[in-house]
Amino acid sequence: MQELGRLEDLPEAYRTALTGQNLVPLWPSLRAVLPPGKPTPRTQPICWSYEGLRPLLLQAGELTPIEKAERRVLVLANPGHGLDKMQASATIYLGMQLLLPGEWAPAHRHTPNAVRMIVEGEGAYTTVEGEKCPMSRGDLILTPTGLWHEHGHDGDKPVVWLDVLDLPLVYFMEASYVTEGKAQTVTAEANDRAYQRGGVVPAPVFNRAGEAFPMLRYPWVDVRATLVALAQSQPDLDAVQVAYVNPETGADCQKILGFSALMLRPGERLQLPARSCAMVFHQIEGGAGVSLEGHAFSLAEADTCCIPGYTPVTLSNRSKDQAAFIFIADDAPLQKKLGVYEVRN
Ligand code: GTQ
Repeated sequence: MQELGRLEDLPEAYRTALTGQNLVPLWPSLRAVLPPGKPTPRTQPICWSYEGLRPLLLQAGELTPIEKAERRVLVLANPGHGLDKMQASATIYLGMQLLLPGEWAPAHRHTPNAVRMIVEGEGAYTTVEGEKCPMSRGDLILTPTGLWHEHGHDGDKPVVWLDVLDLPLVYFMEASYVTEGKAQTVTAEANDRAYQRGGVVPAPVFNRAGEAFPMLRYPWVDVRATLVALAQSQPDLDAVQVAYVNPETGADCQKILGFSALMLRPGERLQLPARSCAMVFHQIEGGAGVSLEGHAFSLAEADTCCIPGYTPVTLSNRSKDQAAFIFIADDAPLQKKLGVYEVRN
C-alpha cells in the first residue's frame, strides 16, 4: 500500500492557513480512518471479575446513599476507550448496579435502550411503563428507549444486576437525554406470562401486536430449560444458543444491541468465527474459558468480559460434567441494519 504524505511534509504557513479556515488535509490521516483489511479497534479484550468488583460495589452502598446516586452503579469501563468514556466497546455500556433492601431508584426514561441481567439477590423489581418485573438471578429485563422505569427492593439482602445499554452510541449521536418522572402506578405484573410458549401469542381480543416491546421480562428458568431441552433434542447442534427476540415478530428484542444465551455442554469447546460486532460475555452459571489472539480469560460465575469485533474466539466449558451458561450481548442488530455486519470464516 502506497505511503502517503505526512502533515509535517507541508509548509508551516500552509498548515496555519488551513487551520485558520477550519480545514484539514485528508491524506495524512487517510490510513488511520480507513485501515487496510480490518478496523483498528480501541476496544481491548477486558475481563471484570465479580469477586473483585463486588466488595467495591457493596462499599459504594455504604459511601453513597441512593438519593445521592439515583443509580448506584460501578461502570465496567474499557481502558482502550479511556475509563472516563464509560464504554465497554464502541457501542456498549456495562454497569453493575446495587440496590439495598428498602431502596428505590426513581422513575425516569431516556433515549438509550437498557437491559438488566440479574446477578445476585431476590426481592427487587423494575417497574417498566407500569409493569412490575420481578428480578431473579439470570432474568433479563428490558427497559427500551423512551419507556418509564424505576427500581425497588422489598427483599432483605443486596441485589445486584448488570446494566447493558447502547448509551455510547446514542451519546455519540448527540441523542442521549433523560426525563425524570414520579413513581409509577403498577398496572400489571410482568406480562411474560402472556408468552408462556413459543408459537402462541395473545389473541386479538387483547392484542398487544404492534407494540415495539411486547415482552419486557425473560425469566431465566424458562431460558435455561429451553437450552437444556435444545441440547438434549439436537445433540449435533454446533452451538446451543437462543436469541432474545420479540415474541410477536421474531425480530431482535431491541433495535441496536442483540442478546442471546448460550449453553456449553460439559467439556465443550466452541469456536466462533470472526464477526464484525463486538461481544460481551457474562457467566450465568458454571465456568468458561474465553480465548482469542493474545488473550485468555477464565470466567467464573458472574464474571463479565468484552472482546472487540473481527476476532475469532473460542469458548470452552471448564467442567467435564456440568453445563456452563453464558449471557451474550453484541451490536450485531445495529451493524446488520447499517449493512456493515460481516462473518469471516
Ligand atoms: O437503571 O436506569 O447503569 O439510567 C445507567 C443509566 C442504569 C438505570 C445505568 C441508567 C440506569
